[in-house]
Amino acid sequence: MRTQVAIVGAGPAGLLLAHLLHRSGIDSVVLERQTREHVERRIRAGVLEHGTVEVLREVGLAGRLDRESMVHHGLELLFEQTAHRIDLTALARQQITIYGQHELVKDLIAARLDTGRPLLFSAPAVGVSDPTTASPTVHYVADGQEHELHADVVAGCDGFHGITRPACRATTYTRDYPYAWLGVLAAAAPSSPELIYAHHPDGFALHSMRTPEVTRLYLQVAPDEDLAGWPDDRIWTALATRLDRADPGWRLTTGPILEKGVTGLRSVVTEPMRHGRLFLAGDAAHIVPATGAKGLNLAVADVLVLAAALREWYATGSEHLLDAYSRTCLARVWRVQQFSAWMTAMLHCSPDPFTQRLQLAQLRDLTRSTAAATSFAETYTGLPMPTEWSTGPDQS
Ligand code: RFL
Ligand code: PHB
Repeated sequence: MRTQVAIVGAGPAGLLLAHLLHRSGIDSVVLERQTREHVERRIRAGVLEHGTVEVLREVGLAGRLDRESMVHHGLELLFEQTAHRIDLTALARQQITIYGQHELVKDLIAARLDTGRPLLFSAPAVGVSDPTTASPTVHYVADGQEHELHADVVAGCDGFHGITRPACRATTYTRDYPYAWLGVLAAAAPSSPELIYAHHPDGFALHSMRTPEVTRLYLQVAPDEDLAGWPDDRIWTALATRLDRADPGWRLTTGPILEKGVTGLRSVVTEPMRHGRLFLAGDAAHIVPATGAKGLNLAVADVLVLAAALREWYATGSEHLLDAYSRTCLARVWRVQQFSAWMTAMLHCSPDPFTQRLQLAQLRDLTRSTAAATSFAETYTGLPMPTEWSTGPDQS
């Protein structure tokens, strides 16, 4: 099989890239290791930046999102049993949108299938050969047989555990954090209309949501935490303690827990995000601790840059934007790493009393200083997407 762009991975990065390329008249084949059911059910991100939603609208992918998502104009920082609202819209003139990543993935899959272009499920890539030649090849398995996909370019969008990052032979910078998140999805109405980031002596807690009937909650736990030690009633007790506040009207809504899991917090950056004609995008190139809610949004930013660069290359033969791809993306990636590491350090419980006092001083500053709150709100709702990232004309 031959195509222009071989895309490894049908997560948000790979599927959005396929959509953007199709709109520019560039052909691609998407290979996905898992089944369609699996990727459509994988519970992950929930917060979309302002710019992410604008891009999805601009490229015709926001129909259901606009009907079913929830727009949030603020969030709460809870510490010392007192909630402080950060008015994102007033401070940054933009907001966030709550829409489950799996819902977005469903929309992206439907859009891809509509084009009739190939999206192969249960087709794991097992290797990339000749990435520094004009015809790199992806080796993949389908129906128990190995196949070759020849392309002009390979886009490695296969997430953190994929095979394309090792093929890139780049330098990897890593930071591990001494805690993890226990995440639960519960059939319970959100206890509050907005997200709550809670700093508590027992550990960080986060109240988020997916729909008016489904809450998404997280608790700071040890990195090697055993889920078996967390029956549902222990989870609800810990959440009630950590989210409690000096407000007699406050009550944590509870309900059946539909799903639970432990996710480590980690920062990883691969430099450069390119090896010859192999380009990495999204979690394949970098991961951020989930505290800043940035991973999916960074993946979107990467593929906008990559799609624009490929469009220019196919239209004019110029490699100018392709050569700038890694540098352009990494500037945003490191800024977002810094923001996510900062939020993580500010909110997670530390055994060191000095650190605890520094955290509270930082939280008080955020709630008292308009300058500090504005900087936070601008970054949280999303850094601007430079104009050269424009998605370009629709030629599909
Ligand atoms: P994905 O989503 O991991 O998709 C990669 C795809 O590649 C497939 N794959 C392969 N396919 C073919 N051959 C192979 N050899 C393959 N190996 C892997 C995989 O099956 C998969 O389908 O990466 P992508 O597209 O880069 O998207 C990144 C996002 O998924 C990720 O950054 C976010 O989920 C991170 N994240 C959050 N991001 C946000 O922007 N806002 C949030 O609120 C937010 N919350 C979160 C999060 C991630 C979390 N976890 C579970 C890590 C909350 C959590 C708990
Ligand atoms: C989520 O809803 O899953 C979520 C929200 C905010 C975060 C991380 C995850 O910072």
